[in-house]
Amino acid sequence: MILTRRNLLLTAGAGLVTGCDTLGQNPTFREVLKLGEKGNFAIQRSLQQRSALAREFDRTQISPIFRVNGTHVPAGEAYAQHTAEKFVNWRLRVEGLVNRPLAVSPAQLQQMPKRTQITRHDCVEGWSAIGEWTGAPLKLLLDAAGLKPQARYLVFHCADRMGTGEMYYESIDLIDALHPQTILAWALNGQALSVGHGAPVRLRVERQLGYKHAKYVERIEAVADLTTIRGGKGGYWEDGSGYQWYAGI
Ligand SMILES: Nc1nc2c(c(=O)[nH]1)N[C@H]1C(S)=C(S)[C@@H](COP(=O)(O)O)O[C@H]1N2
Ligand SMILES: [Mo]
Repeated sequence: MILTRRNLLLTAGAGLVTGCDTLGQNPTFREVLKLGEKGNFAIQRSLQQRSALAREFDRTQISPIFRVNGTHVPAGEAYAQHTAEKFVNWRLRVEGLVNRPLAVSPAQLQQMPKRTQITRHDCVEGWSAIGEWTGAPLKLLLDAAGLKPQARYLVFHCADRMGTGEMYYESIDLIDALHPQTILAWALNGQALSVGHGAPVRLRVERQLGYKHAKYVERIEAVADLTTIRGGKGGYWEDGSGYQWYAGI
């Protein structure tokens, strides 16, 4: 047989194809291939969904009434004093696994670049409301504080005590924390945030259900692990009432 270049290529090609077929017929290898395909697809899809924007609405769609839910006014002297002082001495602390802990006043927060978004809030108790929220992107605060590489979650410690005597708290992961619609809101519908809605500052994490949107935020703690925080499930309702930690929609 005379080996022409064409023959060589054909033979080599056939060998390669045969090689693939043999591997492809090996059940273990096929399972691995399938898994890889499905796994990548699932990861890609979930990343796309997590980073997707929540729907934003028009001014005309803003709800005439935005319900107050959960705490209406945090009890106690300290919060009453802050309201009387118009929150000038309130500090939003950013600490835990950060390089530069921060203590930001409401005035400083309002001087930061702001984002305004008209979104729908969905409460698991069965009501929704569309409102226009304005606040500082959480990412800017985190950039200023500098997250340490071990940081995985942010815990929001609130100033209100619940019926059980425990303070409200919530947590999110870094994907939600860095999402462009995740803001520390200080205004609703163009008005300074009311006490009912979480004055002077509350979290808006728009791809999540209502209970994740912590009101009266005093301290943001960057942590590596949620199991060592409070009841270990990442939030007041998660710890005590079996609510899902991931409330993404
Ligand atoms: N600190 C604090 N944050 C909170 C709550 C609360 O009771 N305390 N309630 C949660 C629930 S269940 C909902 S639906 C929303 C209600 O926000 P709103 O009062 O602005 O409507 O806040 C969430 N964040
Ligand atoms: Mo809620």
